[in-house]
Amino acid sequence: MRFSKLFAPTLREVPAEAEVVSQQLMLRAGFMRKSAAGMYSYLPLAWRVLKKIENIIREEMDASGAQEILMPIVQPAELWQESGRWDVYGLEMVRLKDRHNREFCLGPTHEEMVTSLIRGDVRSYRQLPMNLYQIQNKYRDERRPRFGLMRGREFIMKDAYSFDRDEAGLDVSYKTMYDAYTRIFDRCGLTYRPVEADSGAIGGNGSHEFMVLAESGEAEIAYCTQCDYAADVEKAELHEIVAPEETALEKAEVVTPDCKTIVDVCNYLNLPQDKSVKAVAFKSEKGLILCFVRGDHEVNEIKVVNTVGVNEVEMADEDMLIAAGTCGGYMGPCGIDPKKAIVVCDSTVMKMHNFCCGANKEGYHLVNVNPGRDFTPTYVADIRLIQEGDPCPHCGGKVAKARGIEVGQVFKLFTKYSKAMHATFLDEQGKEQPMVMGCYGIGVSRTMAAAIEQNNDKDGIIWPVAIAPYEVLVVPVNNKDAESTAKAEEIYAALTKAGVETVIDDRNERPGVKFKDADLIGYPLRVVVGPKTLKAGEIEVKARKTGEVTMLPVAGDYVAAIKEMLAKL
Ligand code: 9G3
Repeated sequence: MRFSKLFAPTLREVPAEAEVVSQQLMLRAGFMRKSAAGMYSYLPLAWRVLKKIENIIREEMDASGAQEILMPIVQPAELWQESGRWDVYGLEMVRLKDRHNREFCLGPTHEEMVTSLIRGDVRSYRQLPMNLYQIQNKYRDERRPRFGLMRGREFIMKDAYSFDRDEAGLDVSYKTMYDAYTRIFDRCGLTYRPVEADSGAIGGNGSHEFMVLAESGEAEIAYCTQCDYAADVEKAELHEIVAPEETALEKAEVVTPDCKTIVDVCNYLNLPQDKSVKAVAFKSEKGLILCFVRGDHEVNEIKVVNTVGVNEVEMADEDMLIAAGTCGGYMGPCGIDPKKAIVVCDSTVMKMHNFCCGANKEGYHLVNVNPGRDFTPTYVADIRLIQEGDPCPHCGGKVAKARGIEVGQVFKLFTKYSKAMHATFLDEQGKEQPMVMGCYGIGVSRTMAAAIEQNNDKDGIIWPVAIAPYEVLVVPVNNKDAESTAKAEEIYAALTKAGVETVIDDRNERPGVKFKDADLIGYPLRVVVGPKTLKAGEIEVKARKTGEVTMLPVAGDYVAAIKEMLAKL
């Protein structure tokens, strides 16, 4: 490819709205242009990267026995009404009407569509297991699209759906997809971790997210520094901590003037934080929820949502606390009227003795409170948020935290959709059974952005060679020097003929400009051809990732040498 012909409009300055490095670099390096919030056009360089990622996905999906299909983007509302999800999703679902005024949505995902597709034609156990996948644009009208392709409103997803006779079969399909994902992300040259994930609203339990580790990642993961345990922080389960036995002392009310936080109270009462209990109050569709955890722990909102069985929670306001007979800064589990508030205690709190907590009265706290004797909560559950240094739930090792970009997720759906939509098959006994399903997504465009987040430096992108838009850039440094320019053209032709994806920067620009653009776009190898090195019969090959420079004899088989260097990157 000749750079003078390549549509890759590079920018000198960083676009103002670009918040993360992948967005900045893709705009500056001429990989993409924004068409609307969260919607981008992929220019030739980006499209070549996406094609490589997709082909790695296709090879591994096909090798796993999955079959590629393509379903419509526009989905009839009836399918979502059958599954009961038409009214679950709000503005995030892009809805439209056709000329006959019939309702549709732009596909945010395809569980309903694929279940309706197969229920007509899969009737016998002999046809199972089956895994169908597609690679296609998805639409989700994010309230705040941001970070470029990392949280777009229109994005490319590979979504696969498995159908089995029973849960044992699903376990096999799930593991097959999990293993295929590890091969896909390994081949893309990414550093990632599969983490246990909260399967959230789509029902079914058992799911993993594949996280590319990067500081700009929106997801937070907790992982063990000793074993391979890793979990989305929202999901990380924690064992209860049993405090050492103590005889229960007499509960007493103490005046605690201007002690608004648990730290103030512990300082004032000269108590360690692990002998205190603090509260977090939420409001929900089921009313006020008072959550109690040990003073040095944090509440995990997702666990509260799952424990109480509400759709979502948000912070309660003071007047709700007053109405329930308590007040901010002085909340405690004792004496709360269960009709006025749901009391949720972390399981560790229930194993504490003689602790201090709010007295539900302005300016007062209680000391020597004991669970059972002094209060009985509505719920007792693990509602703790995993923290740095916590013992690993699997091996007791130290837990650390990292940020990650979710590039893939695998879910067990069981019969959630097949029951709702009557996708059944006849088993060996001729009995009608619902198919047992799984679904498996990869954010293709997000994977490209994640690769940049993980592989960049001050000069630009450093592409992993397997997904680089081109493998080699040939740079003639002085187009006034006929001999070296001719030699550069010869090298470009020889590499291209040998199947090496090559660009020649044939612009009438100073070498510095060419080198800057080369580093910005991030070709894995750069071959510099100039009169000086040619006089010594050499060409210079520089690796973008390591900066390593190799001088090759121009009279030698430089094509084979360059191919060998690419294979080692
Ligand atoms: C919607 C809208 C947004 C959504 C969904 C539905 C996320 C929705 C979850 C999934 C689960 C898996 C197959 C590929 C892998 C992920 N956001 N999800 O179902 F209507 Cl507006 O998409 N689907």
